Amino acid sequence: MDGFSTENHLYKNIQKKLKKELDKKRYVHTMGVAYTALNLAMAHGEDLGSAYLAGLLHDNAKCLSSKEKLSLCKKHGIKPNEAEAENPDLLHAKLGAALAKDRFEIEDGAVLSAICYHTTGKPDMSTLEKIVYIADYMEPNRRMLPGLPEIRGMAFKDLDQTMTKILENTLSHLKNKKIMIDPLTQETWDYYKTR
Ligand code: DGI
Ligand code: FE
Ligand code: FE
Repeated sequence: MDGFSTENHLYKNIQKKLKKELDKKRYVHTMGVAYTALNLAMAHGEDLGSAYLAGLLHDNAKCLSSKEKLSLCKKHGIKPNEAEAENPDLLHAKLGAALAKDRFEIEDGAVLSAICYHTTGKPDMSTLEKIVYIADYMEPNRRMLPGLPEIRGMAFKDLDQTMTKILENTLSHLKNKKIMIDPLTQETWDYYKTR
């Protein structure tokens, strides 16, 4: 984006709100994702402002209680599926997109979609959607996961190959922990396992 600056009032105002609404750890993670998304956008020719904005807002709904998440979802017409009913934390992605529009006045559909799909992914993602999904996994404050150094290098070269690797790790983690796999996570894996 021409004239992009992290000091732009749009971003600074959002940052101020997030600092109040998120706990310390989540705020530090959020800034890590925003900067990582910015760097991935540079590497892959994506719009810097869109990547930074989506990174900043991706977890805006994360620190609400399950009860608050469920009641805000109802208000915004988001119906929890079976996996989301069992683990309402999953709803922070879809709800985050609704609140980014409603409370943070973001109208850019590409940014809202990147927020919406940052947890499950979806088949055939846009470059921006992949950047936010990947930045969420690899940002520098994330605790060390197996294969992370390799993923961090790969992400600046090949987004699809990086999606495959992250999904492989995520699916195996969810299966080990016997957590119900969201149908969309499964569809995303089925799509990216052969990329
Ligand atoms: O919000 P973050 O912690 O930064 O990361 P995230 O948005 O990827 O959310 C991670 C959480 O989502 C973690 O608790 C595992 C859960 N999750 C991811 N995919 C699935 C899932 N939970 C279920 N039930 N099913 C999934 O497919
Ligand atoms: Fe998240
Ligand atoms: Fe996150």
